[in-house]
Amino acid sequence: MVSRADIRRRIVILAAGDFPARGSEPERLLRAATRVIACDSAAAAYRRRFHRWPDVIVGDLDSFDAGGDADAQRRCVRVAEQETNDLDKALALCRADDPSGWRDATVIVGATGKREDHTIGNVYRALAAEVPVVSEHGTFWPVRGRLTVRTRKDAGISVFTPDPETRMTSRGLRWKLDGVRFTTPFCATLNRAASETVSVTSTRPAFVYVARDPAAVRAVVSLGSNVGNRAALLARARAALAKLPETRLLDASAVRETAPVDVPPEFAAQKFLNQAAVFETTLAPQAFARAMHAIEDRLGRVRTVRNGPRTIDLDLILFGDVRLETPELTLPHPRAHLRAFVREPLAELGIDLRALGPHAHNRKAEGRT
Ligand code: PH2
Ligand code: MG
Ligand code: MG
Repeated sequence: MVSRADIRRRIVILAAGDFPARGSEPERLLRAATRVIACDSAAAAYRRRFHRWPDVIVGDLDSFDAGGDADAQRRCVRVAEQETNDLDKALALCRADDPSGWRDATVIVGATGKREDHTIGNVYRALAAEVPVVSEHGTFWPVRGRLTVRTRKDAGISVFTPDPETRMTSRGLRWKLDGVRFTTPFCATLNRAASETVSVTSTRPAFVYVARDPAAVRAVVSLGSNVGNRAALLARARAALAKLPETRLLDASAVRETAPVDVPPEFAAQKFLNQAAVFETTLAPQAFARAMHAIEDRLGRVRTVRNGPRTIDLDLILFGDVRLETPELTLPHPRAHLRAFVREPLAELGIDLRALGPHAHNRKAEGRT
């Protein structure tokens, strides 16, 4: 078994700890979810933020009152027994919905913060269920057999296992786990990444906590191709971006075929494949953009007429909240919000360009296309 640290997780369990802050990664996951399962009182917090009810509201429902709201009532799954908590009930629901695929599709947010006993309880429940927990500060990745995560050198890493019989091996950690006896649940905390890739194997359920770099920002890239093996070109570009120094892939939208927009008439029959991807990086925006263009060149991009056919087009749409207007680069991308082939994949990733406000877009500046 292998834990996937790089796949799309679209079923989001919202526990009743701290509600994800605006602009945070757990909040983006909530926006990108195809199904949100809220634990009890978290349903009301979700509605306050997003002005809609989560898909499912689960728990003993002692802290949630749908009142006369029929829409809310319809979403409630009340499980009265008190042997399990609301997070257990949400996990059980996900398992019942899709017994074989649920683990790789599910992530927990809002599991930490507020009462510390609930935080510790939630984390250990998630560990037992082998489902990741994402907070503003980092991610708990379950190790199911083997886990490989891309992070950054010196990233703060803690490894947890409640079971003294657990045996682990590691690569890319400053203090190796090979041969360690886990005599206490906290004896493998406060480690650090010695390289950009960390790999851990474990004989029993364990969590690898990877702290987020507070200096890292999210870079949002739109990918397009209308020449050659378009799907393979998108995949190669995505992989090349994910391997940039100080950079890792957080999420990618589905690939979709789109009709060409605003291209010379002789190329009107060449449909595009488009996709969006989100990366976390500590590179400067100019360095990231230069690296993107080097990948375009490497993948055979030939610049001929404006909006002519291209093996690969990589456009930097957002870079954290950086606003920039130089001849080479304008951020946010000045035309992204006008194009459905950019907007729709971004919406799938929980990124709404309208949320940037009216001053986000400056149509004067152009930069590279
Ligand atoms: N890119 C363009 C022009 N037109 N049309 C679609 N459907 N997809 C694109 O990626 C695209 C386009 C210029 O970069
Ligand atoms: Mg471009
Ligand atoms: Mg483009």
